[in-house]
Amino acid sequence: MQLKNYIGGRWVDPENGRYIQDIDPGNGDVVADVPASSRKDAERAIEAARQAYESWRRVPAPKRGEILFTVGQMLKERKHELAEKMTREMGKVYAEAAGDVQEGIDMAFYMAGEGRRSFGYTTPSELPDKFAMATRDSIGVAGIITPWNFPMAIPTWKIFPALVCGNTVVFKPASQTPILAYELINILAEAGIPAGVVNLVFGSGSEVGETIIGDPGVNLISFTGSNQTGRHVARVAGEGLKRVSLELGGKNAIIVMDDADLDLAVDGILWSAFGTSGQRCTACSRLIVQEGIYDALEQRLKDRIASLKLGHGLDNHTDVGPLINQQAVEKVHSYVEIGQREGARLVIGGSRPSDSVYSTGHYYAPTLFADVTSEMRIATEEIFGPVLSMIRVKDLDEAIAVNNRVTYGLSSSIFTQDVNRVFRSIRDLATGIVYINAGTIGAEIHLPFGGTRGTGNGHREAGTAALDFFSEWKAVYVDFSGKLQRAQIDA
Ligand code: UN1
Repeated sequence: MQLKNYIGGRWVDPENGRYIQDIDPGNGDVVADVPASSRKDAERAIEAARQAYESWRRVPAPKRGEILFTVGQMLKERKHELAEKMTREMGKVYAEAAGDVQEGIDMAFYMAGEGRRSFGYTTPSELPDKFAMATRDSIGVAGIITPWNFPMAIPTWKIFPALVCGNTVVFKPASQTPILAYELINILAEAGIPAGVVNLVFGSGSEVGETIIGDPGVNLISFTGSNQTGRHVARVAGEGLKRVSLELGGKNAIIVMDDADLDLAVDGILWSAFGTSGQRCTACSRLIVQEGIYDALEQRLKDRIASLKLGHGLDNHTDVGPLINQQAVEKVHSYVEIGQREGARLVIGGSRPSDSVYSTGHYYAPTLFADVTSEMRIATEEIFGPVLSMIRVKDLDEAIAVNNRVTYGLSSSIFTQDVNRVFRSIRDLATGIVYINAGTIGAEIHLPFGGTRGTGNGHREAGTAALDFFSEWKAVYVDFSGKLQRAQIDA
């Protein structure tokens, strides 16, 4: 399958005629040839989005929402096929891929509804015979740059609110997940999005990404990816006074107190640490455990991890799929070596699986470290793989302090039966998302998604919070007194 860019309502080849291969990380199959577009393709896409903006912003928001409703119906009809394609291009197990598509469906219906809400407000004027209101306005061209780990959810969290708010879009997906990006844009086009309103450009960050963040024709940037790239995006886009939303990962922890339901905690930990092979921004990579249950929890986790089955995501016996590529396997393994050098105790895992059935894919054994201290690199840096570190604490105060010590602040969780501990945690865990008696993953699309400190720059995605990013406020004063009234001066 050879993919094309989508610019100004037409599927087009990259002007340089270059392509790269997209590989199934579970077995090494080539799944697509992807345009390695240049700066010129990105500039054409930005130009197309600029031209389409004036008419799109005047389409009544309920009509824009209706198109998204159709998109939601089409995604729903094609959920199974899309999930299967996702597993092939990035490895996550089928059930999780279907969940990823479901997030897109939910977001389509939610944002379709926003077409008829997008509420502003009225407020009294300080002067007589004068009316005051605040309305949401579109902004312009949105540059959307997305990672490979949620090939449907993340693009839809960004593109759908951008569109319902009346912006046009230039979309650069990760090179590892082009097929889902292609399918999504195809569906948007079929559902009736006018030419130029959504444009898709495949290519590298250094060519296409750089063009989008630097071009004066782009007004806002929504980026999900690494902390390091995010800082660069903020610098370049900041120079152009663009509005920028950054979602930059986490070092999320689950706290387990002595009074926790351990069976429930173990299920939540395994799902959060090894779901998507640990390749979620929200994945749990630290376990903060009160000393009284530390040994028991370690033993239970060891036994359960030993029974997790690695394999291709389309095999229904698989619990844990491959990592995205060889580079990721090497990065994960280098952290395992760092942990051992730092003096952490390797409980289980810590290597590539030796069985030859795994030799064509990028597999890594689910890994547990114990006796980790909160300063170690494995307890502070984002690994983005199936590596979990157990830290021992004496009480809730220490658990919260350890949780908040890292530079990231996306998601956190506590397992306890004590209502006082629950409310102290809600108040004091310094993350954008807090779970009680559930793991760190599984955010729902109608609540704000995002984190504090090094996780981003203060914006939130999803829910109505997304409208705050993709629209701007316009304050409107209507004076029907028939005379000049001076605010702050005429009493
Ligand atoms: C991400 O890892 O970037 O809460 C997004 C979750 C998913 C989204 C994760 N709904 O884990």
